[in-house]
Amino acid sequence: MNRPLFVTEPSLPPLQALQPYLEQIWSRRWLTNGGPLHQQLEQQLQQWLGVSKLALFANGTLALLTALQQLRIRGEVITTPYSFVATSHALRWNGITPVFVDIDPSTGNLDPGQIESAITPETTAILGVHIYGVPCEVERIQRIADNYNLKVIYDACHAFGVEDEGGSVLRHGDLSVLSFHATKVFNTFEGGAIICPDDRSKNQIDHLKNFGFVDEVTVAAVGINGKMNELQAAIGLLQLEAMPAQIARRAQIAERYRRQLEGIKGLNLLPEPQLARCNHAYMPVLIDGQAALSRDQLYEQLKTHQIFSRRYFYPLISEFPMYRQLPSADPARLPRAMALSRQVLCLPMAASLEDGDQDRVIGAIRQEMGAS
Ligand code: T4K
Repeated sequence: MNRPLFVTEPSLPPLQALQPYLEQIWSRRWLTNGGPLHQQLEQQLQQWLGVSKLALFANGTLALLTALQQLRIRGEVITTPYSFVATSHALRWNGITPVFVDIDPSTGNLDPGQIESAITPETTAILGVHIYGVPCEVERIQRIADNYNLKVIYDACHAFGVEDEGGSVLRHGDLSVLSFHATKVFNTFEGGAIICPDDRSKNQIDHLKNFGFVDEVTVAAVGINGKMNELQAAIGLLQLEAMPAQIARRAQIAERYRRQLEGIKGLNLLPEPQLARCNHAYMPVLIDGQAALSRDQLYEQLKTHQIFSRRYFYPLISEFPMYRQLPSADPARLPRAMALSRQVLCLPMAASLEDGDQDRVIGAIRQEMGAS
């Protein structure tokens, strides 16, 4: 029986490498609330990612919620329907109305050309998502934001370690948010971070993630409990050591998929991003009407081979019941996002995927699509 292959598989450090960290935690009895491992991980991530300041969080969703609080975003925010539902949920939890605009079909990212016509007097910010780790058109977005005095937040949950010609993609916008969930390129089981420009904003975010406490008797804001604990930080410190090798392995896998999936009728790939560093977080393929099987048929058939691909991101966020009444959620306004969500299938992609595993995925696709 073949081992099941999931859309992603978390990497783990060797178990024995954790022991010294556990001993430190146990002997200090300092378990959370900005402990020494937490501080160490913040320092190391800042350096590794090449960002000014980074505040760790218990998960990416809390980081998104807090980023919106930090910038005091209200009213309406222009965003993409083509993302994980947490992107819009973070707006809603802050009492903000998401305004969906269509995407650029070559990346899946929010199309800057759609933003201006969606701006109203209520608009306060743009929330872009670097989907699959491919950056949004950050300069165009910033120009629009500057013209209309809007904040820019990036949900960079897929974009760990991604670099454009100027450095980390996380430097763009007012704030960027990362996720370190088990399914991500860099994981701390659950975890996340806000990337911010300076000490002042980092201090404020640190207060916000700790109930608003500035000191024992001063509460400066209506904060939340968003803190990462010492165990998560220890996992992060170990994972970071393996990052260069893991991203390099992902690049090999992506390249092999691209080569070996070529020429299958009706199966298309998104263009390869031209970046200083990609992270190959996901391996989306698109199945169009010319293919031997529909996207959903292929998704089901792959399961019979013990291959569990995922339709990230289907349905669109704008199709979920709590959003579909919004005027901007009308599918007629989002034709490109609708089309992509009906075609996309994310194939297994993980640093731990062996050549033999990948051969199984490619072989099964070729067989099912009548291309073997
Ligand atoms: N913004 C964006 C753009 C995001 O993609 C996400 C999260 C967020 C915000 C929010 O960040 P966090 O609050 O999560 O830090 C998964 C993840 O739960 C979610 O973190 C992620 N995006 C999303 C794209 O994928 P599901 O519901 O698909 O997860 P699940 O449990 O079905 O896992 C997918 C596959 O991964 C499984 O079939 C097997 C494998 N897996 C999963 C887990 C949890 C493992 O092998 N081991 C594991 O421990 O949402």
